[in-house]
Amino acid sequence: MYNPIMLAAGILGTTGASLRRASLSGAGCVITKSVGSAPRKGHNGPTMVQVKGGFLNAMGLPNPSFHHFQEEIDIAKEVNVPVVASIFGSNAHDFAEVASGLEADGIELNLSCPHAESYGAEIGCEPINVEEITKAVKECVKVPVWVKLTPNVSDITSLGLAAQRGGADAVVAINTLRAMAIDVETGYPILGNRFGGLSGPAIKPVAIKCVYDLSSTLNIPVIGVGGVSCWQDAVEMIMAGAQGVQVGSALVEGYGVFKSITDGLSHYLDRKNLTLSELCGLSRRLL
Ligand code: RRO
Repeated sequence: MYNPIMLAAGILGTTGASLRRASLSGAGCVITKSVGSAPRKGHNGPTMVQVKGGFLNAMGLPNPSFHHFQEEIDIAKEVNVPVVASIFGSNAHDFAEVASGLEADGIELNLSCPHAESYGAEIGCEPINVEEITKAVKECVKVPVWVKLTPNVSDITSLGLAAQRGGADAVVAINTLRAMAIDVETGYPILGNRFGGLSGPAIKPVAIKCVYDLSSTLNIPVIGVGGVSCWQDAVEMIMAGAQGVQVGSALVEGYGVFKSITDGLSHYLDRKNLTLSELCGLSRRLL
């Protein structure tokens, strides 16, 4: 069986060493922290806070730019596990420039960061932008192109269909949910950016519904991400229609999460006498 469990973008993906460690710990694919065309220091701190059910972050796309990132990808590629570069930009030209400047096994378009002016969801909530950007990147790279979508819209399938029209090889759902926390003693918002994105177990049911809707509508694969922290969550995501499952916030428990999820998933498939493809989308086929 191929290993469908992946390291999600933004989690330990800033260095080749940490990407490599995720691969050696049992990830079937690793996605980098998003990189753009120019260095960014990110938002002021605090950039991350734990809340009930998960984490809020507003990192603000900190990255050294793609000009200084290829060597990290090359270190990660020394292990025989695919390395996908997550990239961002503010228009199709930016995305195409970054995508063609990197040599990775795949490209994930970040059209969904919930808290960066002119980037991410600010452009990725319009289907026309998603289609144009996907098309521009497809025209300049030979590797698979995935499009990571925002759940902060009324209908995520319209974004998925736009990615499909643009030629995407897969969509990835979901990025974090727009969210905020306030310190009750002072009344100040806790994050330096005031608001950010919610990740972790609290968002899993939202991700399951998005994956279910997307996989019922699109002809291209859907990769599920959002609140997966154990093998049962991965099984649920696959039953909703995901062909791959990314793990992010659960890395707070350490790199061992990859092996515990992949072992649990394969024992489950043996016990149920199912293949991964039989499990994929099972909940829909039972209707
Ligand atoms: O860097 C971030 O603050 C960030 C990104 Br790029 C993203 O895609 N999602 C998120 O929750 N944070």
